Amino acid sequence: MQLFVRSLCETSFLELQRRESPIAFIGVPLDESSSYRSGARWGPEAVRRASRSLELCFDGDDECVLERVGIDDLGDVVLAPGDLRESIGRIERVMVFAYRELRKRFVVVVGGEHTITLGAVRGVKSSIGSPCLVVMDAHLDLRSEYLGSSLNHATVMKRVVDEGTIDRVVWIGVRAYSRDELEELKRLELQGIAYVLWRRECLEHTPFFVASRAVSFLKGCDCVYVSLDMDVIDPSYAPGVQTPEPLGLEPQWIINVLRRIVEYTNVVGLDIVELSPPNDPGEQTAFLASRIIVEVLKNVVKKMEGARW
Ligand SMILES: [Mn+2]
Repeated sequence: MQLFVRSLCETSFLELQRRESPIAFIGVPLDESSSYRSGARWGPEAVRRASRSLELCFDGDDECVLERVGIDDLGDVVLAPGDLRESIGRIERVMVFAYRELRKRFVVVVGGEHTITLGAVRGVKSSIGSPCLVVMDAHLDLRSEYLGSSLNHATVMKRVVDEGTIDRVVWIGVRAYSRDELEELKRLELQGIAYVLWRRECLEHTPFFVASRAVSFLKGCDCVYVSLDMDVIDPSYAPGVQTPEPLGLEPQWIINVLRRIVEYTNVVGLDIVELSPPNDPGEQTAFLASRIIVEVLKNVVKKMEGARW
């Protein structure tokens, strides 16, 4: 089997390259179906570049765990130009390689447009079992088709749900959707496979409360995969996204929710998608994405090592 992954010649995420690390980092520069402004193909490169300037010890931590554990940056998935289905298949194969062959316990995937989540969750299902999905996104991405196309960033969650790859899905921070998407969501909620914590509820409650609602819904899931679309965050913090949506959430709020989801569920992977570096003045969105990854990974390592919280 040909493995479509290109290893890096320049820099790795955080420059902490350790082949034996239980954590893998994979770039997926997919940028085929953007409907407004593109640029997601530069996401992995921008996040790696920003990560070189980040300190690993942060805000009173007395142990900088990532320094010890390291990260195995596998490089970027080699995509098939103009062939979205083939590209998604390659993402799945690289995920299976990371979990099964390399025995990684946690995989970070940096996009790329949101469509990559379809390949990533297929990879989790093939390697570990049907995941439950936590999606943090301004949008539902639940359209049956968008502009006459059935597979793109605006339909990806509909495809994920329809093909039965996942067990359940919870959305956090959604604020912009079409009437059709809302109807589809209601149908999924009636079936008990979907649950939404709207932006409004996120603003009214603490991250701990929102995370505990999500965790209750995820009870009994074998494993959990988190998909973080950077546009869930307010554009004042994260302007460099493909489809900005005003009135979003604060980054620290998102990090606090993620921390508790890692603490209370079996999270095996995280993707960060829809970053658009050409629209990212001062690289602030790339730096924020890198910091979010570091904060999540610190909690993942603490959990792996059975630390007290
Ligand atoms: Mn979105």
